[in-house]
Amino acid sequence: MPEPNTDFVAFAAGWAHSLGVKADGSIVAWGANHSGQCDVPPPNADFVAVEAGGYHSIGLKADGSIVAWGTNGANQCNVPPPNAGFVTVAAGMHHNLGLREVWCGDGVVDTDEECDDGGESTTCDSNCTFAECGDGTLNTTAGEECDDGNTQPDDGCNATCQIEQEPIPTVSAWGMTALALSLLAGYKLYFRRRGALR
Ligand SMILES: [Ca+2]
Ligand SMILES: [Ca+2]
Ligand SMILES: [Ca+2]
Ligand SMILES: [Ca+2]
Repeated sequence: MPEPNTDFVAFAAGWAHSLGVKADGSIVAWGANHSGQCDVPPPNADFVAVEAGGYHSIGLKADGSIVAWGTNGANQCNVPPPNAGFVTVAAGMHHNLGLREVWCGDGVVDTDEECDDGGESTTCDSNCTFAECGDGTLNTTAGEECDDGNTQPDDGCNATCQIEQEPIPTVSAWGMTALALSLLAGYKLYFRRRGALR
């Protein structure tokens, strides 16, 4: 067993090899290595668990992915995609098992999800449905300024999910001129009448 024999947080034993996970996330392996079962692929970091098969080894990383190495005669080192979301692993003599936890936002399209890009994207909403104008889900990444659940215009949010501006009331130059002229005419009439009265 390699020294120092300290800081181990997990361990596993295969047919003729042993593995231990250190507190820093690295794996130490020793014993029979004729199939490379002790050659941890770089980077040897971020491991949270390890399992030993007969002549192969698997490590679970903190990001939920699995790394496998050693003999691969039964494809035991080819982790089926998606290699993500794993929370527990187990190794048999020539096979492995992994328990996956799935959720919307894990970046993997699971059952009942239309899409999953690990968050809002140009094509996928954060609720794992396709990004669409009028679906009632605001997706600013997809260019939506608003989404009122319809594609009708003239209700504040138009058919392409852009905010509609309120019409700003304006007074035309013609109107102002007419108003000024009529006021002027009124004053003229008033003063003319006052003059006429004198
Ligand atoms: Ca998912
Ligand atoms: Ca949607
Ligand atoms: Ca939308
Ligand atoms: Ca609308």
